[in-house]
Amino acid sequence: MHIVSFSNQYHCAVAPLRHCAVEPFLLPLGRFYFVIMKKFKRYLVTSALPYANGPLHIGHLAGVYVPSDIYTRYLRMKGEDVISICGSDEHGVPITLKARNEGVSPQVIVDRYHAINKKAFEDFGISFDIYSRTSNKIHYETASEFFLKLYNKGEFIEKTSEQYYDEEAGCFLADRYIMGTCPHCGNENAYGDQCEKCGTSLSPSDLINPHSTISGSKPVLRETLHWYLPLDKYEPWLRKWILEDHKEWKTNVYGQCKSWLDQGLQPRAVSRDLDWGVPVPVKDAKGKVLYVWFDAPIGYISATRELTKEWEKYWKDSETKMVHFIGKDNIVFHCIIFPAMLNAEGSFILPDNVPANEFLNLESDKISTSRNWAVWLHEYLSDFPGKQDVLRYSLCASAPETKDNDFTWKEFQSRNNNELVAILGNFVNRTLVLTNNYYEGEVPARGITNDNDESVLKEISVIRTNVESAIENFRFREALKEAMNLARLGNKYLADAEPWKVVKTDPKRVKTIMNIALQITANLTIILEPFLPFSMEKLRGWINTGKVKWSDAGKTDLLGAGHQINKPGLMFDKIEDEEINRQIEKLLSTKKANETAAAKNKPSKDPVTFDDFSRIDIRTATILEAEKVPKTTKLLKLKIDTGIDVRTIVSGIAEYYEPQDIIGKQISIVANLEPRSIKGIESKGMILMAEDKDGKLVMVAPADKVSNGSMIK
Ligand code: B3M
Ligand code: ZN
Repeated sequence: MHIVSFSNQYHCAVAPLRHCAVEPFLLPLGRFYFVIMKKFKRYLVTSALPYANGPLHIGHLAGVYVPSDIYTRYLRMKGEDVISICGSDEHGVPITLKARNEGVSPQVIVDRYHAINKKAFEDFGISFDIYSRTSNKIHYETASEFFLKLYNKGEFIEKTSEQYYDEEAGCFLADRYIMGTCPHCGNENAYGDQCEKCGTSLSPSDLINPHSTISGSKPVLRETLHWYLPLDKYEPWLRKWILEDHKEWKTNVYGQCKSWLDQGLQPRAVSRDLDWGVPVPVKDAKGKVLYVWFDAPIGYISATRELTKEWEKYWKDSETKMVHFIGKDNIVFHCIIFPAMLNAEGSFILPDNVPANEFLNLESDKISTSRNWAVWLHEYLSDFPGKQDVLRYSLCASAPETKDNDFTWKEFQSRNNNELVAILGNFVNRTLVLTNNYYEGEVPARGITNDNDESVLKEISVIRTNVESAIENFRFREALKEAMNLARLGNKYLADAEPWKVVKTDPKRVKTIMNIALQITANLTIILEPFLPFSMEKLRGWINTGKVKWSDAGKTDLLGAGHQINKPGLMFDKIEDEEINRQIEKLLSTKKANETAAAKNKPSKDPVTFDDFSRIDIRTATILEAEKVPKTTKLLKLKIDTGIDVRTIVSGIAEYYEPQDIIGKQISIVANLEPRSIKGIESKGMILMAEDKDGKLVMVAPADKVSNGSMIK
């Protein structure tokens, strides 16, 4: 959609029919419609509040936080009144479970991950105006007030239902606190809400042999009272608001909403029996807290209140455009439940758009915290210090905007080497080095321009418009590609104009070429700023300019003749194969460890009689000498004191033990195995080994020292 501003009040956009937003304002124009879009006075940008129960990974950045940061930085540069809100989601069962597993209080967990995640966002330049948390006092107040307002208006249904209760621990059990056998795949460790083995979603009553993970006891059903938001009541309103008034939403978001609405909405409980969360602020609600998905989105409001006294102008004025950045698993909460809550409350605005992304996979496999299948932000930073922009760039360039997408280390390397280094870095470096060489860093005046010069200068503002319209339509991959086209343009311009050759014959012409290359460079600091803030800050330092405004993009006199630039450094450097291979190996060993952990032990062998067993003579013995069997990789020749005799045994353990390390070790052997000739050596007996899941062999030894030749029975 290309947007042309023609007054302060409205934007005009040319859009294919599918994107048409507000019917009364549609003006047909051939195949396209003119959409008159309202120009908002201010922006409220929210990004999903990550749970404070673990660190952040690339999936978080790619799906939510890089796009929201690009959007906010762009709006700030345009001089818009915009605030960007985020914080930790500190309630919910995963947090209490983690606390229980570690034997600490939930507060310890959320304090830890709130600090880690806040720092990770800062490290990657995600420029929130506030990173708050839902365990704050102001959030408790805001969430309680919100609940009470709905309660007093009679918006809730009170209903008693039967839920599982742990009699030993004396508490109701959230679904995650109940485990049992999955009726579909037989997994004995399925949760009350889902079997992680076969992926089926369950309810606790589906489980075979359910037990409480708190006490281990069998839970019983007990009556409990809860408050429900009657979503069905809002269904007609939601249908109109989303399906008719917001046809411009991304197809993945629109489609998910439509399918929820088509299935029909049910009343949804907004309270839980738990001891961690915002207490339900009414009488007789002891032990009950607000459901995490009721309080978390209210966290956006609390954080705004914490940020500014003027919070109401962001939340209660229809001239504010609210945009929620989220991942696809949060769509129903942000597009259906939270809007229904806001509607019921009555005084707040609704989101104008919810540009949710799909999921990012890693090397063709779903990112998973429990399987450690992720690139963690803190680990990335210690492996690639100073390369935040490289990750921002590659995650944006392959963001899962319309469908799930895959992150691969090879692609990451190629984005860095073939795009950032070869296109952007190369252009900037050549321009700045030549300016320093030819003119001691003084920007030369532009002389007479030819047709190519003029068309290149014109192209700058076309690129700006393309980037703008892509960003405003939440197409960040396209926006980045367009922005990089400016560097491509610069590269091509230099390659065609060849100032390094022309300088020998026509130095006057070279001044014009370099002036134009420098204007492109200055434009890059504007157009790429939302995407690559760290690198553009460096570049501004090298060209000696200050803060940039979006409206300056497209200007061709940003660096006046005589302006002094500085000596450049390197903006990006090549990432070598070894660095990438190290990352791939790290993932391979994670995969191997997961497979080993998941591998089942072999079933037991057929029974044998006691007589059969007692015919085998198992004894303790001590290794006296050990050496490698020449020309083999697996075999060790051992001299053994069996307490009966001293004999030779050849054993296939050379991959696991060094000869010098095992001399003097006490072991167990089968003493009466028929002698065998192995590589020409007579081996009398066999050493007992335990084979681990990954195939590794470990010697079986008596727990305490005993005399050699002791019988094992
Ligand atoms: N913490 C879920 C998530 O991180 C949740 C988002 C809350 S946004 C109000 O996926
Ligand atoms: Zn299952």
